[in-house]
Amino acid sequence: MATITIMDPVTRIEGHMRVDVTIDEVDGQSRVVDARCTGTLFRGFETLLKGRDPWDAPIITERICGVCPVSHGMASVKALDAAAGVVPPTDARVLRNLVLGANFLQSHILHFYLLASLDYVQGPASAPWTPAWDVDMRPGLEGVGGHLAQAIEARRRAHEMGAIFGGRMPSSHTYIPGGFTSVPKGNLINDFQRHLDWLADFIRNIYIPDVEALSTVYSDYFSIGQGCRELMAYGVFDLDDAADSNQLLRGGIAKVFGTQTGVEAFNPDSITESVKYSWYDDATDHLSPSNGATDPVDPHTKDIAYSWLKAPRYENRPFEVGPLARMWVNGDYQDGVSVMDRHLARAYETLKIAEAMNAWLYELTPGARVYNNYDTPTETSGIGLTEAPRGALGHWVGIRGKKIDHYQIVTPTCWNASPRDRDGVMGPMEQALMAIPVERPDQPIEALRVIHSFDPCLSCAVHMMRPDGEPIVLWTGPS
Ligand code: NFE
Ligand code: MG
Repeated sequence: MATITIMDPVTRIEGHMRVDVTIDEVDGQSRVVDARCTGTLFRGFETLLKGRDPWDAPIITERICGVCPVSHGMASVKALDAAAGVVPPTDARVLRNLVLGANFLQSHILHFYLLASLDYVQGPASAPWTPAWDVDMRPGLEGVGGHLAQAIEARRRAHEMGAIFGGRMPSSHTYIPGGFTSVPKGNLINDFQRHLDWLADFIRNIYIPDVEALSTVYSDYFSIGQGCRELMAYGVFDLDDAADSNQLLRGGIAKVFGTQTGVEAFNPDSITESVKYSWYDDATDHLSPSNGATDPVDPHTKDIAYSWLKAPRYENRPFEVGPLARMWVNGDYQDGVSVMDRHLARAYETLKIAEAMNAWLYELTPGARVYNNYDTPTETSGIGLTEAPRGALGHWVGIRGKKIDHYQIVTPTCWNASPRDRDGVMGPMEQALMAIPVERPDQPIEALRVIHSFDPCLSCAVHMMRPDGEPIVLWTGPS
């Protein structure tokens, strides 16, 4: 008989997510036969930005999430730069990249050691690691557990490094339309270099070997958790000042079916969001973010829906985003699309970014100009496409009367953890959960390993709004 296991909340992620898996016997083996991912909080950022000065957008959108605020700052200033046709000076571009790079390093290290590795390695025998599920934890990875304290040190250093040019983390206030607010100085460049050297050593000699060791001990996870097999990156880390700059991690889409691994160009006009299975007004189904809407409905009035996440689609299909997508699209990692491939690609990407950051430090000129005059346009629109640690991130802004008239945000976790779309097609994480074997339906560690491999962040994907200091209670739980 089928059982439904509800994980609510899923722990060791950012934010609030619920995952329901239906488990049944298939050919004598317990397997997942249905999966639903639910974002359990409403996010109203798009709504609260309306009517504000466009300069507020980077400051406010950085509050979406404490893990990837810098990416929201970057997406926001890129949208505003594009709207006005302003190109920031070279040193501003490089500083934006360096602070964002620092954020990627801290996020990937955090994810592996503090969020994901505890699915595979027994944590310390004290709270908050206990009580824990009594599940298959294989020997041979004591070293990974032993690096927890160093990983926390690495994360602290990455934050300190970003703060040198970005200001106190999280939420950097140095990203402004037209440029950046801090200036390169020799002593700051040296401080940055010192942290970066330490981190590059950690990534090379501890993080990557630990992920490789994990992938050897749990090699069965190279054949578990393939999602929709279609990967997408918008691209990040501009390498020159041209509007269509070359990038360290270029954008593109990859369709990975059997031996077919072609990479194609990506066109933002092909993005739409479905709300058929989300708690939003059906009249706003299948809109492009350039004219999209955030119109929540009372969940009791829409039985078919089960998430506050919309379902972003590219050419009407779900796409997986994240480090694996970026590394695949750029030809840096094309081995597979499983749980372990996600972990390995994330670790290798961390080193690729750290090495590039080292070279960018030499492109800075102490005292150089970091701002080109930005006059807020009267009426226009712009798209800011970038990457957050968890994948492709886009901000779409419309300006009228020098105020924000329209704002839409599509986050990586919206792509990965999306619910079904108007065609009934499951999101990438839902697809990755299908058919996986589960030993114990009451403790489905296998499902958790699949979920964590995407590094979901529901804080980014959905968010609570309290306009008068009082919560709006739209839903008090399943009735
Ligand atoms: Ni809150 Fe975020 C990243 C963004 S994920 S961590 O990375 O945008 O949806
Ligand atoms: Mg959105």
